[in-house]
Amino acid sequence: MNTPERYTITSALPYTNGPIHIGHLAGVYIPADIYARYLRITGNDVAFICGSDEHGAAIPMRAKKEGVSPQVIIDKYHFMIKKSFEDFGITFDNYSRTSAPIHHKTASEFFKELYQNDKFVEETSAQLYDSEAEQFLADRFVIGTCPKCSFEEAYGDQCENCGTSLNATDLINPKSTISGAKPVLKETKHWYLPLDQYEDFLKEWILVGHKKDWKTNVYGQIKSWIDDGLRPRAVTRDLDWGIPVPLDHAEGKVLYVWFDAPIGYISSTKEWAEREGKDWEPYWKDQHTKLVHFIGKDNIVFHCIIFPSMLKAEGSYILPENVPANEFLNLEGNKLSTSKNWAVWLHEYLEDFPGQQDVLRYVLTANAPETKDNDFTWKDFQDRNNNELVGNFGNFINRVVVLTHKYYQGIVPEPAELSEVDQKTLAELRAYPAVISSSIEKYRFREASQELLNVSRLGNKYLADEEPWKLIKTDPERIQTVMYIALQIAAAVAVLSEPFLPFTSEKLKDILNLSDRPAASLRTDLVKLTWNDIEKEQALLKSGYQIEKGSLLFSKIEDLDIQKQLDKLAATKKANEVATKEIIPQKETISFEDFTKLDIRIGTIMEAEKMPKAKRLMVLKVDTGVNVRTIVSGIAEHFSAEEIIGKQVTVLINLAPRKLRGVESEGMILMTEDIEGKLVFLNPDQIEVNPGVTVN
Ligand code: B3M
Ligand code: ZN
Repeated sequence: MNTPERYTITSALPYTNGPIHIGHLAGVYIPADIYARYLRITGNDVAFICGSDEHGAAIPMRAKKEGVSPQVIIDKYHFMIKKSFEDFGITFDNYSRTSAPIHHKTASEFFKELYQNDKFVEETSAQLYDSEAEQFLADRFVIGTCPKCSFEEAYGDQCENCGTSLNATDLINPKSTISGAKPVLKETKHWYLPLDQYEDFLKEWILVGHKKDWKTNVYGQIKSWIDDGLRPRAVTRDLDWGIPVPLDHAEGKVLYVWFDAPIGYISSTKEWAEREGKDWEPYWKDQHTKLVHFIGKDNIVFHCIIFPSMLKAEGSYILPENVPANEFLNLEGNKLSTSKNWAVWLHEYLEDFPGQQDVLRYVLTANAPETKDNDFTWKDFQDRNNNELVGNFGNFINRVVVLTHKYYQGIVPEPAELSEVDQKTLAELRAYPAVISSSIEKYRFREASQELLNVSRLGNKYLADEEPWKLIKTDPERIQTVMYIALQIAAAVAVLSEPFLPFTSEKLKDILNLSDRPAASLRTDLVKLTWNDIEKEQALLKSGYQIEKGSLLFSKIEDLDIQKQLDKLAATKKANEVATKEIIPQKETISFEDFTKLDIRIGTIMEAEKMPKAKRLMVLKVDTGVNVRTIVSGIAEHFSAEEIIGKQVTVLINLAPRKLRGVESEGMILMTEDIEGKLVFLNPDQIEVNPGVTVN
């Protein structure tokens, strides 16, 4: 496409079935935000669009789990997610929600338009039905074995393991996720989008047209689906949560969530345009608009096959120019999971690292899962912060600011003649905007972020080589030039860092007295710098310009902070293990009389000795109040004799005596296991009582 006149940038609408975590940020929202910010500061017309996805099976399922209505769930998470995005500086031009009336209207009209133009196939067929829950099963309401890769927990619309898009009836051994029941087949009518009829169009548009410019992971997935052959896809569901099918004879039916959700991009654009007094249509219908969808890899089929076929069927819309989908981010070696709480939640991160949004933004960009799945580790987070942000970026800026104040009271000095090194350094600096632009425009955000760090690296090297702190006494004129050049680099860093580290960029602009930051809006005497100035301008900060003092941009992250995060994850792991442990079924009911036959007392352990040649057994002398008696107990692997002498424990004293390894045991100590499987006495609070007191 020739130079676009405007950009429509969308990022996947998050489901409001939970808060968002680092995986969402790394996969979708940070790259999209870097792209949108970059386009804006290079002077483009941009609509950066998002919103909450509030339909689909995930919502009622979460509502059931929390024991509230779906409306309560979508409200709770919509506002929580929206706030997280704002907190992390994601600059959507509009953040809407699919429960908004404008979306219901837009999606219904879209459906009707296709219906009226005979774009759907209407078909009654046998579908999976849960007779216990009295509900049809599709999408996340049913799991089973994937016919393609044999993954046993594939959903009714997609296998998350191999990415294949499925119909619920394709699953082998399907099982209802509502009741666990084996589904039966029951007839129901639905409307299908005949994707098979769009195969030629998709081949021509993607397989031929975008072979070169789409990411290989995206292209490869699409090619394999198209090669497998596409089948008609139902765009309606038998559910009571969603947008009602806007036809007379369709009670109890709603639009399939993946039919309505992508239309959410359009509704959100309309909402934005209405508020801003703009026309939404060019952003979706003008051939000179560049439409880009940022998504995670599990959404590729919906954005590259289904939604484009819907747009094509409608006929008046443009198609995406690119869909730069990312792979997945893992956390400390395991898949991120909302249900298993295996995540770094954004709201919790901010509690632990207040004001450090840019650190996370940076680490997630530098380590983004652009071409393969990647792992987030807290150690890497700490290293990148301490070495790259503090050690490189922050260190350079701090040196420049401190020295400028020390030598020149914060005023940019007058340079003398530039040496060859100076010329070379400035030439290198001027090349960076193009280098970073080129990476961003190719959706290589990792690479772009490393090039940004190379700018401050250039500055650090220049200062280390020119050593102003050594020459200031002997050759002050030379140092004026050196500091002048270093200040030009600092100004470039302030501008070039904005897409990646917006909060830091703002702070730095404050220090350097650049105009485009909130604190400066009332002053007219300040310099305004843009991306393109760096390539052209000799002097970004002219001699005589006053800069401020400011504080450190980054601070070191200590081992203790990291350990706290690792401990948190370890606790989650433990809790998950406990939750998945099999619960022993309840024993047969007994009568009250049966119960009163048990004589349970509190006793004190007077003596303890390991039984020779028996790993598990310990011989105890216990004062039961009734008498002091011998009890053999299987606790030797868990306690030493010394640590239990004097302990008060719960004892069943009227158990018939029995011999263990030749020693007669006259009772039983009652115990349980803690979370880690270690035995604990059934007097956990260790309350002191008189021996012999009864337990009932
Ligand atoms: N709600 C996000 C997901 O699959 C899904 C994206 C919709 S984009 C139109 O996690
Ligand atoms: Zn599969």
